[in-house]
Amino acid sequence: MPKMTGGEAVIQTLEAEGINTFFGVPGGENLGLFDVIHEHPKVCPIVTRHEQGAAFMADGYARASRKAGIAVTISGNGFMNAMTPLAQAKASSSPVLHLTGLNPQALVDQVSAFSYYVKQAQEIPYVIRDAMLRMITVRPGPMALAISHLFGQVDDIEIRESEEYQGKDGDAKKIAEAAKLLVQAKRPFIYLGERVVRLQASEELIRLTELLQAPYFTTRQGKGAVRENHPLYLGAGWDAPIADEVSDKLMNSIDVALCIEAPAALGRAFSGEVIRSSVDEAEMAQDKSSKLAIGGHTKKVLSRLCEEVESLGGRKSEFPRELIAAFKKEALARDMQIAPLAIETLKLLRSALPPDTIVTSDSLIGLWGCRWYEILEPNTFHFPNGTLGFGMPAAIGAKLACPDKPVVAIAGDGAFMYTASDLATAVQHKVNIKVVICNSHGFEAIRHHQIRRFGRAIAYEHTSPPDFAVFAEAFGAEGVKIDSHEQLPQALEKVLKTDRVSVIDMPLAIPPM
Ligand SMILES: Cc1ncc(C[n+]2csc(CCOP(=O)(O)OP(=O)(O)O)c2C)c(N)n1
Ligand SMILES: [Mg+2]
Repeated sequence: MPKMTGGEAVIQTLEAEGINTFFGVPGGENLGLFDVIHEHPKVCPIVTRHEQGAAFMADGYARASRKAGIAVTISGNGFMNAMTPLAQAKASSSPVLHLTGLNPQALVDQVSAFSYYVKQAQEIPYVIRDAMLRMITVRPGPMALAISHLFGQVDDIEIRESEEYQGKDGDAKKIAEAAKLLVQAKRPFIYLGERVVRLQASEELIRLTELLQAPYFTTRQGKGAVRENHPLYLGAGWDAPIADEVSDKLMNSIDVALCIEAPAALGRAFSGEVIRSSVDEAEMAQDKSSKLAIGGHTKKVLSRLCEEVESLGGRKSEFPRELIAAFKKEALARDMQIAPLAIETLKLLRSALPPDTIVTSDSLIGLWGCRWYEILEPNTFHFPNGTLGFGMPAAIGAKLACPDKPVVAIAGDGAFMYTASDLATAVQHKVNIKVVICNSHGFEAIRHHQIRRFGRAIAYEHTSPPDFAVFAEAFGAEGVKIDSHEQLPQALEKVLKTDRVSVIDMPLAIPPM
């Protein structure tokens, strides 16, 4: 068996997985990992300005590449700085592998779907491979490996070829029963969560909705599971209860709801029977209230379900298209009363971007984007689960994962400043991202929430706002200032032609939902 250090074993195992990039900040205990890179010219470490940016980049990389994103930090403060993005990755089921030092297990458990203390350098190839299997196939989400203490340790280590990870099949009897229920349903309905995106089940999903003629709807995090320019698409991101006459009519008419990687309620309980399917077998085993709860790899379960539905001849009757159209019209009218500027801006953004553009988002514009930025291809819109600072670094990760696709970050001015230092990282590595700052000169969401709750607002305004165009230029990026959201398409058209990192500073103040 060849002798090598733990750091060498990490790099070689990741190379065998087809991963040549990691994001992190060097420090005492992980220098043994950075040092090995001298011998691996293909490996590109992206050193960030803050650990938070590193883990967000790893998240953006993981989402866009559908592989694992790797974040490297020291333990203690470096570990803590990566905590927020890791918690987000957990909420979004995004496979981020955090290579770090010793930490109290309890801390690790808060953010990782799984964590492991690696005892010997010899274990490294197995442990990393096992992590890939768990994070990508078994239960998508981040993981932490306490490993830095081995980066300099020499051991006999065997690096093995990468393997294709196979997920588990679902229970064939349950799937056949589900197919029968769905085919016999008068009004079936499909509800999707984010793991459908991570598990790459979009094709099977579209096939199923068409075979069943069932409309589909995604959670906010599930946006991206399927393209949205489809007649059976209802919307994304109404995780809160929907209550109006049109929605009531649609929701109350559903007699079978198929919830795939999603909860059995859409703000309110579904009328009729509920069938659930998830890669999380433990969760499915605990679900006693649904008619059927199917555990197994979603892509496999859906593929089998499609076959069963096909063998039964599909569903003959159509879901009333006028109900779908009325729901969409009503939803738009309702949101246009609250946030017309947000919706107009998102429609302008869509019109200016090629169909395969990956958009990473932050703040209120991202929240509204879940509903009103229409994706034309799966996996092309990403929103964190509420934290600020994700958009720009996640765009860097996504662009490194998909260099041939345009990548655009949209963020509020507040969110942009959370991780603005990593604009330098993008410029240094020539990661050609485009950033659109929706500038409200402060925390507009906070202002609205305060007024709604207390009738007055404080501490939301940035009274000395930076000039972001000048800021961008100072970092070596292209800075563009526009006077109104109406100029966005023109500005984007211009910057998309350049091969520089670009930042567009656009005035926009929009309310929360
Ligand atoms: C890490 C983190 N800290 C604080 C908050 C609370 N918070 C929610 S929205 C918001 C303001 C965001 O400002 P900006 O990005 O400029 O967007 P705007 O609301 O102005 O559109 C804040 C501070 C949060 N979501 N995440
Ligand atoms: Mg703002």
